[in-house]
Amino acid sequence: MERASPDGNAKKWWKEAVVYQIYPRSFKDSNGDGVGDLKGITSKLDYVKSLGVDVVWLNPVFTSPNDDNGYDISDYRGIMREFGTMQDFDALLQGMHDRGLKLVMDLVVNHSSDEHEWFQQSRRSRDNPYRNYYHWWPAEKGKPHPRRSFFDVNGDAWKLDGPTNSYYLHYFSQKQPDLNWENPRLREEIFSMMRFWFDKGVDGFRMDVIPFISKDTTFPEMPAEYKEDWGRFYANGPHVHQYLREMNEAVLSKYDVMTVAEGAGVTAADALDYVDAGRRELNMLYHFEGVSLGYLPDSLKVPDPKGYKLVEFKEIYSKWDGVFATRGWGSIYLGNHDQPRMATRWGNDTPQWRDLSAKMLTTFLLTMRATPYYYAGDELCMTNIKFDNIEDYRDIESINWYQQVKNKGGDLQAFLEAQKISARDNGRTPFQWDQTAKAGFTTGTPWLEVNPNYTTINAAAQDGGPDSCLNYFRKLVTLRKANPVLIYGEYVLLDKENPTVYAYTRELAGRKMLVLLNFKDTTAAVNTGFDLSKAKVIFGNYPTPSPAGKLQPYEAVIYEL
Ligand code: ISL
Ligand code: CA
Repeated sequence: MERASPDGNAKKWWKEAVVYQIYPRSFKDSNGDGVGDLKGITSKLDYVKSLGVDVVWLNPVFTSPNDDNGYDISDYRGIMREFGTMQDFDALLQGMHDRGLKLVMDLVVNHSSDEHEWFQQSRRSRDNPYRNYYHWWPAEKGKPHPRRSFFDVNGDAWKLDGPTNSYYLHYFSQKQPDLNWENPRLREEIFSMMRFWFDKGVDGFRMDVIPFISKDTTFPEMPAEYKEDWGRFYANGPHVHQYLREMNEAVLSKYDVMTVAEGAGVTAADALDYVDAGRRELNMLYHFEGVSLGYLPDSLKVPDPKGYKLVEFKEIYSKWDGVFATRGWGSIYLGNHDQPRMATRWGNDTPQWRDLSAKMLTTFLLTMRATPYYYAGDELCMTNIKFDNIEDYRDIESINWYQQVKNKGGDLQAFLEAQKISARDNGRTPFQWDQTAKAGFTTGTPWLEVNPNYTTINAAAQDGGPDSCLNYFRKLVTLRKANPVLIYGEYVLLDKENPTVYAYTRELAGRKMLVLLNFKDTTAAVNTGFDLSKAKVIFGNYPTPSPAGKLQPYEAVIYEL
């Protein structure tokens, strides 16, 4: 396939941006119903602006019965009732643009809700005009070859539907039937819907599981090589790149917008096929290799009791830097609405080390050669809530997996222990604004419990504190944006076998910075080969950095060489 000349150094606004992700349900409730909403976000735009970020990625706000918190859309051109109205949306967009902030929305088009009008029509009869908007398999042909579902209690992605005696495909829940992208009419519907939002002034899309859109509609048996890795099989549909090119030509190329694929199932070997500029598909993609590290294989995200190995962590992020070194562009994240809190998962959430370790992780995210996607609440060093009971969870993933373990007679207690580290709801608890009741998130009963540590971890308490997590993030955003070397500079990993310290340089046009990150709760030595006694410290998470080459627990320090 054709590859363009190197474009990795071409300057683009979205390469220089810091993206801040807002989960609308959990950010700010304006009307006391316990659910965050658009007016709530609008009321906090000065706070968002104060962070110094450029772009907000908003999780889905479209009409939805909320089987999967908005990732099941029943009207792509409407606003979810709980979140407000289209007027509220327009006001939010205007408020953002007035402040120089850009808005990226979530495009969820691998599947819709089963309550979408298209599906309602489609399931009615085999000759309905919308029949081919979805994937159907007539039951008289027997059950099709197995496909795995991420959320289904039985792990089965085929569901028999009574009215037409046919199975439909759902990679996610039964209420999320997969759309049939092989149908050109469906593609045109999606492209026209995208134009609708771009014409309103929206600045881009984050594309939910977009690598999964194309399917071989003969539904052959899944080849054995994919048995443990069906996400990768799903990402290898026959026409995914053709459809993304069509989308680019028909829509994306007509607007100055950014796109980022949720790169589920995409490997380092395939990534450039999505984001090499010459291929005219998408701008960025985010991979799962980093955030999957440290879970036991083939498990429901059960953490390895031995923890994760920093050497492997470094290998993964260095490899992915290399993928985009001369073509395309990378993205980087440690937290989002599908992940636990980064302080708990990748740092150390005990009171002694919480802030230091989370600041260290923030330093990592903001000094790599990739656009940082930073999850709301991480700037406060928020942590996992670690629910004890399944009743506390709201997430379909946790609830259905629990049922799955139960049906198999598995160890429910062990499952719940693992969920304390890995469950998605850990990252979805309400944003901690201040120390008033319910953290100032709502005057009512929050849809998901507020983390009780809000009395000490909250934005109001941190706003004025020079050493707070919040101000650490603000300063680091400013530093990145003021220093192109931190954005475009070449990345070189140092001391790669060091099990405790992550060390690398960034270099551009005669400027060179050295980043040292101690990932452990012990002091550590690092061998960079540089004489640090003469180097200038420009940033760090301790008031006084350790003497050259020695690092305090969870220390982060940036030198100019
Ligand atoms: O495919 C995976 C890993 O290879 C999964 O982790 C998968 O990518 C992930 O669950 C997809 O997430 C996205 O789509 C889901 C939704 O629940 C998530 O919130 C969303 O981010 C279904 O729309
Ligand atoms: Ca509300």
